[in-house]
Amino acid sequence: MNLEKSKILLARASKLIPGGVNSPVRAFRSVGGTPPFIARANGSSLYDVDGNEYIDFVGSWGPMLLGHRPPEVIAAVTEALESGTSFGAPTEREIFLAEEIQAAVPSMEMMRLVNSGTEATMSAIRVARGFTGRDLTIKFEGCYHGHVDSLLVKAGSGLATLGTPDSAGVPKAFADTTLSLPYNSFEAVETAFAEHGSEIASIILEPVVGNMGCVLPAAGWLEMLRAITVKHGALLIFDEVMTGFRVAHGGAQQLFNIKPDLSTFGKIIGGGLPIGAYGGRADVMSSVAPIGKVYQAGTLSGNPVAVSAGTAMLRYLRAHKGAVYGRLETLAARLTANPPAGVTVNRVGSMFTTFFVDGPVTSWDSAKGADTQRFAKYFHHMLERGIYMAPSQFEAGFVSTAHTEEQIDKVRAAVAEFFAK
Ligand code: HOZ
Repeated sequence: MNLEKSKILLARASKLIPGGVNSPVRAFRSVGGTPPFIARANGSSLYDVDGNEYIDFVGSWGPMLLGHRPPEVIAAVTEALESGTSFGAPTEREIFLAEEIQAAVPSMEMMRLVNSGTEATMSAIRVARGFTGRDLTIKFEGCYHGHVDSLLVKAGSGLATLGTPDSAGVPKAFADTTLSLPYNSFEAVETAFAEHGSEIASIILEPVVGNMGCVLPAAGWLEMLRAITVKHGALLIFDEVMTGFRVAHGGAQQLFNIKPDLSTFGKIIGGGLPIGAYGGRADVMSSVAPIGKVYQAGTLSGNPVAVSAGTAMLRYLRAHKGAVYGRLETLAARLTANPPAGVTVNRVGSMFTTFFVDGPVTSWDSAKGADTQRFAKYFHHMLERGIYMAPSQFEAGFVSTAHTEEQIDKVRAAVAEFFAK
C-alpha cells in the first residue's frame, strides 16, 4: 500500500505535535506502520492523501452513526455558519439540542452542554462531589472517562493501548480520590461500600464498555450498582459518551432499563463536531453554577455550529429510529456472525470488538491477555485490503447505516483469509 505522502506528513507533524497526532492512539504505536493521513470522507468511506480508499469501521471513534457527511447534518452546519460561529451568549439552538437529548433520554431532566466527553465526565464527578459533600469516586479498571486527572487510574483506551494504565502527571492526592475496581465484580463493589460507604460520592462507569474493547455488563451488574448507590446515598453516573444514541436511541440506560442519577454524552450528540453534555436529576443539576455552588464554564460551550449539527443528527435519529437501529443491528450481526475459532467477539448493537483471546472477555483482566502482536498483524491485513479498523486491540469498532451488505461481506472474506493462514 502506498503511504508515501502520509509518511511525509507524519514526519512534518512530528516536529510540531507529539507523535505527530492530536490523540495518541492515532499514531499506530501498538500496531506499527504509518497512519494514513485522511483527506476526506463520505458515507462509509475514508480517503487518504495517497489516494487509498478504506471502508471505515472507526467512524471518528463513534460519532458517525449515519456515516460521514449525512446530508441533514451538512445542511444544518451550513445554515448555522451563516449566522456566526460563536457568541459566548445563549442561543435558541442550544435549547433545541437539549430538548432532543431529553426526548430520547428522559433521565436528563437538566443538562449542561460542554465541548468534549472529557469535560462532561470531569464536570459530572465534580457535581456528584458537590451534591453529596463526599470526595471518593468509584471507577472500573479498563473504563476510560477522558483524560480527567482523577479518572486516569487503571484507565483503558489509549493508555491500555500504550500499556501504561496510569498517566504520569496525576498527583497522588487526585488518584487517591478514586477507587478503581474490577468491572463486573459484584464483590469488589460491595466491599468498597462496606469499607467507605459514607465517603463515596459516585460510581462512574461505561454501562457497556467501549474503551478496553467492547465489554458487556454481566447480568444483574447494573441493577446491583443502582441498588447499592441508592442504599448508600451515592450517585450513579453512566458515561454514555460512546453508548449514547449508539446501542439504542436512549442509550445503554434504555437498553438495560436502568435510570442513572447523572449521565455524560459526547460523540453522536455533536454529529461529528466537538461537543459533550452532562446532566440528570434536576435536584442534582441544580448544584451547578449559576444556580448552585459547583462551578463549571466554557467559552465555546453550546457552540452554535456544534449544537446545530447535533440537533440535526438527533432529529434524524428520532424520526427514523426504527429504521436506523434495525439497520445497524442487521449489519453488525452479519459482520460478527460465526467468529473464527480462537477469538472472542463482543458486540452490543453496532459496537463490537474482536479480541484475540480464547475465552470470555468480561473485564480488563480478561481483555489484557489478548495477543496484541497477532492483533497487529490482523489490523494490517485488513488495512491493506482497504478496511480501516481501530488501530488498537483495546478500542471498539463501529458500524454505521452507510455500510452496505457488500462491504460487510468483503470484511468477512478478509477475516476468513487472515484466519485461514
Ligand atoms: N482513545 C480514543 C477513543 N476511545 C481515541 C480518540 C481519537 O484518537 O480520536
